[in-house]
Amino acid sequence: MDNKPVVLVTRRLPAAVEQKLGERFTTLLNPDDRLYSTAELLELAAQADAILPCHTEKFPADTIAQLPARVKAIANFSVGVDHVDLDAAKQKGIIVTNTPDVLSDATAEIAILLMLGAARRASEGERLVRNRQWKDWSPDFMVGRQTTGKRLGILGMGRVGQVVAQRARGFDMTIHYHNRKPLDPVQAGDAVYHDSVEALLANIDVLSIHCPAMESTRGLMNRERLALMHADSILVNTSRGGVIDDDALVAALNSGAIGAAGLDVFNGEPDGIHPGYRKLDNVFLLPHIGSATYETRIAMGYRAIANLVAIFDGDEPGDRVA
Ligand code: 8YV
Repeated sequence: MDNKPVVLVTRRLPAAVEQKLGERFTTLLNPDDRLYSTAELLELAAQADAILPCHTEKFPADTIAQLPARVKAIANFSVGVDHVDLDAAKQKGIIVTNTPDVLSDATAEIAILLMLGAARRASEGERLVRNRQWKDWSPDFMVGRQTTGKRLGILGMGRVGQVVAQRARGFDMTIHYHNRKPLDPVQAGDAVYHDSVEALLANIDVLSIHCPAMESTRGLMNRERLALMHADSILVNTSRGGVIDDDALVAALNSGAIGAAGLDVFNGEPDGIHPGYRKLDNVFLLPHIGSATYETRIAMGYRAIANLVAIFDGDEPGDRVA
């Protein structure tokens, strides 16, 4: 038995990533890609010096408390870290890292896809063709909303939000944003800062959500805030389902208070998503694939490995969040 640190990899990762990880660490892999229960995770963690999980494995405080003392790090294969109780990890002295930057382009692509899909009724159209229900053409057939030249509001102007803004400029959209603080002028360019979510919502045609899921953003898009958007507006979410109050959004889409939505992330995903979404025609739904490109998944893996290498070399990892 060699004395390489042992890394528990909770899901099957791209082969190149698993191979690279294996060069430096002893790996406990999951070749069948089975979703582990918490009990299984804890049992496997007994043999591990670090865990490399996805957002599908949850680490609330009571799970972290039960992790064996030998687990030094949780090096996530994700930028979002809402599945890990960071305070509990910090208290136990477990280092937590994520994989920012490398998924910004892929996620921005999905945000633009959702915007266009929702605006141009892509789900409805695709279903018509696929189900042989496309019978005719007329000037008012499948007419949707145009996004060119409209106002895009970005809630959370971080790495992904900034790439979305850049792509949307290609559609001549004007960029508005809300962030805890304004970007510096060079980063902001022509983007207009609003100092509250409410001010942003009152001044846009499309909203794209990019803020992290945390206590302060839970249910952020509630009935009152959705009411600030106009009847032709479009809501896009590629961050986390938790920022949406689903009852409120389903009601707004049903009543026509807002025009359409494009969603890649959901409360209760995959099985327990709000049933209202499945019944609505004016939503374009994707199954949490923001970062799902070959290039990005490999880059995320390499980023997680770089964090682990730094940790086990005794250096500060580049992407430490706790
Ligand atoms: C990841 C994501 O693919 O990185 C994130 O936060 O939401 C996704 O794009 C997923 O979380 C993998 O763990």
